[in-house]
Amino acid sequence: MNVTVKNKKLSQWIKEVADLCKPDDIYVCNGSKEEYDQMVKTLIDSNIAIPLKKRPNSYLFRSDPSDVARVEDRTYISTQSQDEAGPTNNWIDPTELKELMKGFYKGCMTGRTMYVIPFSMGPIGSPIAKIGVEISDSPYVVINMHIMTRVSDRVLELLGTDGDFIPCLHSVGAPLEKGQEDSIWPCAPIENKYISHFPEENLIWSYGSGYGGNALLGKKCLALRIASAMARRESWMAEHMLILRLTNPEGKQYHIAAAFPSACGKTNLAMMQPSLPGWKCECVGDDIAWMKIGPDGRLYAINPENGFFGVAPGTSYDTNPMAMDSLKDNVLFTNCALTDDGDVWWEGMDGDEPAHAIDWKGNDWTPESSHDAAHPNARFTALASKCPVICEDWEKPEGVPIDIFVFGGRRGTVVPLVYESLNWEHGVFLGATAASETTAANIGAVGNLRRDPFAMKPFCGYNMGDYFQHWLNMGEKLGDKRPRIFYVNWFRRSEDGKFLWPGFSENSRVLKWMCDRVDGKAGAEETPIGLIPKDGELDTSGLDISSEDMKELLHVDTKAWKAEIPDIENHFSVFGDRLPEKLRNQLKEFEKRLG
Ligand code: GTP
Ligand code: SPV
Ligand code: MN
Repeated sequence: MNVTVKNKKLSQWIKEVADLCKPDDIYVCNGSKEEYDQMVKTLIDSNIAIPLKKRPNSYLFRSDPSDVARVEDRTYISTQSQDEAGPTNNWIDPTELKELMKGFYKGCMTGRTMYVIPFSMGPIGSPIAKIGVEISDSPYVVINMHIMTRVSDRVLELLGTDGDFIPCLHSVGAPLEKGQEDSIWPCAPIENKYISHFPEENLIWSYGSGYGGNALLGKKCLALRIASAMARRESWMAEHMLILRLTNPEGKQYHIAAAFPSACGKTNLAMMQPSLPGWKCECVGDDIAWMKIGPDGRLYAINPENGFFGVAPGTSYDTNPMAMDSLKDNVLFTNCALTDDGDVWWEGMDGDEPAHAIDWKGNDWTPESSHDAAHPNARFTALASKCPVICEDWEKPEGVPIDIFVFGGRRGTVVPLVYESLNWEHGVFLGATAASETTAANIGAVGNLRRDPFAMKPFCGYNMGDYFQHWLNMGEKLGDKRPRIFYVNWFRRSEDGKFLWPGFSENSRVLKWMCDRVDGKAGAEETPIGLIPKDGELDTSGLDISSEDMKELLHVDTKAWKAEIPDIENHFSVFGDRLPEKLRNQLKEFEKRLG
């Protein structure tokens, strides 16, 4: 081991894990640039990282074709009673799960180095920040954590001898025999993967995957699943939400937090550049919000992350120029295609398709190929500080005051472009019943409609019925300082399958309507589902869209909504008596309004 660890709990844990996993070596990370560069060099020398000629200090990685996304089916919330994990989470008894996983962990780091990664979610030392330590046998994980979290020896200093942290154990689950050649992307077969959370003891055990949220444990595992359980105990909120600051032409600021399911537009909206003249948008965070009630009674949000782990396909100067500008140097790319001149490429990037490329699996690709060059869940890992529109207050420990919550999802039909909730309880009902078509961010079928309440189905670390109640409770605590709640759908399609709404920078028009609603300046029409922009109230000046399409986008099809009721009833029924009475009543009221 390269340093002496002074923290008692940490040195004890390192010893326990080393005794179990039997690594060849132990290295404690300090988060320095030298450390990053050294790890990258090792990865290049073993042909795992591919340097990109066109982007300084940027590298391409190719994962195993079986290990390309989160694995919700293999993700567990392990609490003493199954009821605590609730009906939306996979559950195994903690003692049983630990025994089972210890079997896998035994000797699993043989032939590898065990990295100890001290990190902070939130600015180091800030009162809202949480300290984690990830132990991982993946150097790819180490460099990604360097970008996505604050990895530093200062974290160890802060821990002192007795400070507490959240232990996050990770192994790719691929021990190396003596003389055995390593693969480019070691991992375990799907049935041996376990992404386990023990929220009652603030503990994470992950085994068998090296990809994204399965392996970068500060993100979904700590900052959402463990943090959501902490947040309920301590009366704050940990949400799968982007945070943005919008400034109107008069200079008034609005802060918006929006929850859309994975690969449904958070990164894009967080960095959106308004098409409306005079409006300005700045990014505070693109995936996770931690929110606490401040001294003035308002709700304040921080982004606990340090970088973006963003969906590459579809990202272009046309759709998300600020993301593109964040990707010029010091970026890690995973499962993108490689062009002949040494750059990355993905479907939807600006300009012509390359005549030839190497696809994400490492094979030749041409536009005639029958498959995509980049995997649909190909990702970039980039520092938040590289984003040209990162908000100057993004690291402010007290956070930014939230005015507006937005829920949404990917719905080809039924759900209109935008509507406002009738009140907080109705807003919670909208969050609790949110539905979206599944995406490539999880291993499994794509395009299936499912209920994904608050975009938290895969990320809530306790019983989702109690989580609904927590939202209602927070509303009561906030009183008249509650943010307003809206629902959006950028993904409504016409009969011929095209998106009806241009999206991206044009989404500013929808956000403007929300801000005007907050200021009491914009009219709305009450419908059974909520408040829809009154005719002409959504600013479409300069937008090339037919009035028929606009009508369709804001149309409330009562018959189609009635057809949703059985599915909502079904969705609610699984929570039994953990479903708050207020939501049961909301459903009744909704049915009544539909007539
Ligand atoms: P995670 O990182 O998985 O949580 O995803 P995310 O919610 O940040 O989604 P992201 O912004 O990366 O968008 C996912 C995909 O949706 C990309 O391919 C985008 O191009 C596409 N997308 C985002 N916003 C819009 C929009 O307004 N309209 C349309 N048509 N597509 C969009
Ligand atoms: C998501 O799936 O919501 C992501 C990507 O943000 S991952 O980090 O893999 O969870
Ligand atoms: Mn996400």
